[in-house]
Amino acid sequence: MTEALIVIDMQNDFCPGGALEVPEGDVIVAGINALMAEFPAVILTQDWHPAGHSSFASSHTGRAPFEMTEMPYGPQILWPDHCVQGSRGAEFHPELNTDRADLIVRKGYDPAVDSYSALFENDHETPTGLDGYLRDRGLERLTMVGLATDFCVGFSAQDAADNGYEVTLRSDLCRAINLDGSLDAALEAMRAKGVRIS
Ligand code: VGL
Ligand code: ZN
Repeated sequence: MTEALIVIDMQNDFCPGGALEVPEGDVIVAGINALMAEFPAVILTQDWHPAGHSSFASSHTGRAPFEMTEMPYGPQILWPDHCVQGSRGAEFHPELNTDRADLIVRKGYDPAVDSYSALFENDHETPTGLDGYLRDRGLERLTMVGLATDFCVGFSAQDAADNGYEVTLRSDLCRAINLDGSLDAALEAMRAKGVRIS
C-alpha cells in the first residue's frame, strides 16, 4: 500500500462564485470522488488563512489583487481575501467526499507566510508535516488532483518530486487560475522535475 491520492484545495472559494474562483473548478468534483475508490490512501489539503493574511491584497494599503509584492521569503502574488479560517469559502465543496480522507492537511495559517504547496510553505523550508506523514506510512507514489493546477497543485507536485516521490498529475481532474501564462510555466516546471502528466 504505497499509493496515495492527494486532493488539493477543493474548497468553495476556488469554485465558481467563490472569492478566488477557478474557471470550472467545480466540474472535477465528481471525477475526484470516483477516483478515491482506486486509492488505498486519500489525503485532502485545505487552504486555511487567518483574517488579514499577508497574501491578501487587502492587507497592503493601495495594492490590488493579482499584483506582485516582495515578501521576506521572495516574490508573492497578492490575492483576494479567500479561505479565511471558519468561513463558508474555506469549507470543502459540498459534494466532495470528505469521508474517505485519512488526513486533512491545513496550510497557510501562518499570517506572515503563504503556503501553496502541500509539503512546504512558500519560504520553501517550513514543513507542513505532510512529508513526514507520507514517509511514516510508506506512501511513495502520489497522484495529485484539485485546484489550482498552476499554484497549489503545481507547487505540491514539484515539492513532492524534489523529495523523492513518484508523482502523477491527473490534468483532467485539475483546473487552473492561469495568470499571465502561469499554467504553461507550471506544466513546464513539473515536467522538468519528472512529474508524469496524464
Ligand atoms: C491557491 C492562490 C492562493 C491554490 C491558494 O489553491 O491554488 N492559490 N491560495
Ligand atoms: Zn491561499
